[in-house]
Amino acid sequence: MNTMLQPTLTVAAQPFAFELPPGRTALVIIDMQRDFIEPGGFGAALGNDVTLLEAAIAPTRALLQAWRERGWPVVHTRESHAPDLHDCPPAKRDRAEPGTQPALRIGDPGPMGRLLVRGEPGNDIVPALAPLPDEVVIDKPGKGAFYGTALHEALQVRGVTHLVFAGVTTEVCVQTTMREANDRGYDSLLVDEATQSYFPEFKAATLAMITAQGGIVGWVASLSAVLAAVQQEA
Ligand code: C5J
Repeated sequence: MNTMLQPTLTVAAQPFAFELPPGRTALVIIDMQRDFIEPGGFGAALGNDVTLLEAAIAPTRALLQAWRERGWPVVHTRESHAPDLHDCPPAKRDRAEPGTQPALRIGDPGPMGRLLVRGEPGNDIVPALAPLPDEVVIDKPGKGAFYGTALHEALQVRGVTHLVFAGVTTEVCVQTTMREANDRGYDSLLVDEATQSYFPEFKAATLAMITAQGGIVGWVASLSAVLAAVQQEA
């Protein structure tokens, strides 16, 4: 099938309709890892209530199923560092209020292995969203998925021009990656129910920031709006 000739699908979105080109729109799932979502991981070590993030799993799975059924490109990211932490600058690892120490830092051993270290059980994507062998998996040392990775090249070789985002956390790795994508020329849409934050007020603020000023970063749509548009594919 020549996806270049297919008409775009129109998604009802904020701040206005998003035109989604079938086959050239990648689903990008940011950091749906045990380290952020399950007790005993990096998110919990920072003192967060990780149960807030579980709500993103089922909506993300619905998107994943829709993309897989159509053979459209899927990208999973993992925030992760090499075992020797050479890709984890002290500015990232040692962040704490003066005179205090976080309970656990990146690289320290926790109940699911060393925190945010590649190959450790906690660094895996949650089983419900486990990548298939033909899907792109990007290990990223930063908050943004383009920094220090081959994501842009992986999208370019697949002819991707548009991105639909899911994942955690909304205001950190999701928003950073959407801003990086905008600078690289991708049109990006974030799916409301498929993203979560440890801070509901930060999620709300991020959705507002993305869509303000005529979509200065991109678009936001509901899961039902995205699925309704995708199901109209010829
Ligand atoms: C954080 C992320 N919150 N994936 N990482 O440190 O958003």
